[in-house]
Amino acid sequence: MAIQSTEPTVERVRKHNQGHLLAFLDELNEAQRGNLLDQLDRLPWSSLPRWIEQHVKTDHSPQIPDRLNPAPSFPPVPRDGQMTKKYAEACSLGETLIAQGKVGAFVVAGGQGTRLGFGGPKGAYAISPIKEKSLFQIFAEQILATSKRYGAVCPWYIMTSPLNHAQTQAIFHKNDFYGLDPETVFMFQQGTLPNFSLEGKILLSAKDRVASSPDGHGGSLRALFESGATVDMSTRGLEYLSYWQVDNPLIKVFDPLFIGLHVLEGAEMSSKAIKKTGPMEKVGNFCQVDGKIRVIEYSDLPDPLARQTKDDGSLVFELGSIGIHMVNRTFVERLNVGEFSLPIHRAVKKIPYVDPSGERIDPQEPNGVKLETFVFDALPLASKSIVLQTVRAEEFGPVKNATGVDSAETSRQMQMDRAVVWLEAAGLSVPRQDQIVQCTVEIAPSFALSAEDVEARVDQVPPIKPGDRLYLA
Ligand code: UD2
Repeated sequence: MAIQSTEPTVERVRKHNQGHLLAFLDELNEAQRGNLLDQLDRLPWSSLPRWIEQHVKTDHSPQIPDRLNPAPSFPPVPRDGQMTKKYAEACSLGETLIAQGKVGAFVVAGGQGTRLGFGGPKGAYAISPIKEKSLFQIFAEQILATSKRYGAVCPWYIMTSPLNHAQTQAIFHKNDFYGLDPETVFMFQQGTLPNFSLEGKILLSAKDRVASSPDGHGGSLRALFESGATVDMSTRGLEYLSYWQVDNPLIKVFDPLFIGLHVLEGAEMSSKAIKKTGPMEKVGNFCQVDGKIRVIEYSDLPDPLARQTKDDGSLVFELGSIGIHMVNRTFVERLNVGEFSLPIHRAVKKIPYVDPSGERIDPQEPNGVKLETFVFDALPLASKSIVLQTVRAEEFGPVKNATGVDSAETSRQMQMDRAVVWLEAAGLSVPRQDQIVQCTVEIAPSFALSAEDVEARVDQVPPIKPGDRLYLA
């Protein structure tokens, strides 16, 4: 987000009515002063006046279009013979593309994870039910298993942020990249945006530091380009990225069906969706506007629309976004050729700051605005975009909160439930009493990436007794 200008920094800061940022300049030593001026130099000055007027001082929430329809989608299982043929073709194409090394993994892991109350990068959070593997380890093992299966290099792109980049790097080094070749792991940082007071003043987090926060996962589309990740992809002959969010251990990192359908349909950016549990579930809503797929965040969809039902009682806007996409490298490159910007979203938050007397304040109430962009706002910029429905129990068990909904407890339970479903689908007997499963199961990616894999290895699963803790690897 750096802008080029010869205008002296101090003058530019004053001209934009942000002179308070210079209040402590005289107290700083040379290094600190240089550091602050450098940060100020990099602020997106040309966009600031508009952002402050439209998103900081007032709330210009994204306009909800008048002609809003539910998005068309591919069902999780084919509906008829023709579709069965298409899905088979897609799976086979997806597998070929993986084997040819044309698909990379891409996780966005730059968020702050404040709701979970976990100190480090969220990817380091221990989440598997028996071995307590971290999210990063679960993903790495899937990538390793996929590489082995297809005899292919499956590079992994990881987006961090200035908040957790060094820590994330240290974690990967400490864990020997979880068995992956470090040459195939490309870690890069997303950009940041300044934080504002409700009156539109940029906040200082220290006398020599502008308060800022990651620019949202929408920032990934710029960061992929600016970090050189797209060049790395191009050098490797890699064309597609399988995108997911760091908080979801149930992700199928490489899904041949999704990859294949996306490519068969000639899409530039596609999404997976699930049926929402209810009208107010906190996931974005898949909509169609003027022929384009869009996601409208749960907080932006008006209640009456969210609650609208069809004749059979099901929701009109029933498909929720789970932060899983296919993105073409050429799409990212194309976006970055000109001036490209995604809509700005605002969040009013408690933001620690330095007051005019130089005292650091930790506010008890929301006092400022953070701005960010969302990756799904790029969907309407794609020439074509498809939505593939998936089954929640198979692919979405995020860990977001310390307790309750979407917590470590529910996520672990979902991992166990899925393992049991896979075992039982393969005809194995899992001990139950009054339907309740009486054992703990964890299936490592090295053992199975899907129910079909378990079926192929049933003879390697020992008899399961009540109370067993069964780890299959
Ligand atoms: C997101 C979606 C929601 C639904 C849900 C499913 C948004 C705005 N909402 O809600 O529609 O799909 O996920 O789980 O996305 N991240 C970064 N950098 C940032 C901000 C976030 O890398 O600057 C990453 C973060 O590390 C995480 C992911 O993006 O992997 C989602 O971020 P979140 O936890 O803020 O999104 P959430 O749960 O509010």
